[in-house]
Amino acid sequence: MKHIVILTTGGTIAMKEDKEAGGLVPAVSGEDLAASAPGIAELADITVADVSNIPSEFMTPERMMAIARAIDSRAGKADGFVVTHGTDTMEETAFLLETVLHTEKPVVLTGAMRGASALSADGPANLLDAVKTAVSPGAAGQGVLVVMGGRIHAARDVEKMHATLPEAFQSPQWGPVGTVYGDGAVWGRRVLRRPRIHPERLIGPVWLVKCAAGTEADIFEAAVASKAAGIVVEGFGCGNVPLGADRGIRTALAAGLPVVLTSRTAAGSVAREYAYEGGAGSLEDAGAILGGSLSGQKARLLLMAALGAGLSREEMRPLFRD
Ligand code: DAS
Repeated sequence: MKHIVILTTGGTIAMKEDKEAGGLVPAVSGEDLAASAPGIAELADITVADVSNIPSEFMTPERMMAIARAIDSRAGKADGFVVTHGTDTMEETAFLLETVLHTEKPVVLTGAMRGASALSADGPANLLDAVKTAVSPGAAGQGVLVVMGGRIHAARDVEKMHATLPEAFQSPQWGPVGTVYGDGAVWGRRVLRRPRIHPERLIGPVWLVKCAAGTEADIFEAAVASKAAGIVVEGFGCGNVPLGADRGIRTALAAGLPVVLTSRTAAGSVAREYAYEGGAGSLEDAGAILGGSLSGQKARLLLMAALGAGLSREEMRPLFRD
């Protein structure tokens, strides 16, 4: 049997209802979590390692790097990994791991939208599905994956699209890469992998600015004044921004900050569609990096990793392209 290491980091999957506290609180150990999913022991030889027990709204890029180190340091003695994680930032941790990990062994993140004591807790089934995916021969070369609700998603594409429902995780750009049912994983497509980079550390802070109608230059000027390491902008549509924001982005570029332009739409890519100020084309010509179909939160982590790896603006451009 394959040896799968389950790294537990926290989240609703490891929480139970506390009537006195009036809600869910961390309450389930890694061992109990593994024991909660009958049939895991028949699938793989399991080792459990508790990394943390935090709600993932408390996850940080530095803690994500610690998870990456915990995986790489164990890779020589494991055939694959399952990481149990809160759902709020799961997509970010999955993408950061996909960006920086050394090991090419399967890494599958999973969690739960309902607590362990809920009438229809989804954690045990998600954990079982994640182990089935990690031991699947088809997982080889697919990079870091997220398994939730019977769907297998690529780290670059997956997003939490609903606040509470078990089917919250979707991949709006290209769809899931497979499904888990019956005995194991069924693969629908291969993931288009990007080169990984291996920074010793991440460099930040990188500000994430979401544009809305009328966004002005002031927030970009504040980022420059605060000596931010870079800015990721979520523009409209294929990367269009208000004229005030355009001015602010050019101020940041002139001050030497790397600026990545993404879109606030859930799917589709930034493109040089419009030939006027405020369009992605003129901003790219001014030095901005086009962020492809990456979400703002993932582009922020990629920029922090690229800066940490010492990449120049030109060297990092291809990492953001679709
Ligand atoms: N408690 C939130 C988190 O840890 C939600 C969850 O886990 O589902 O992300």
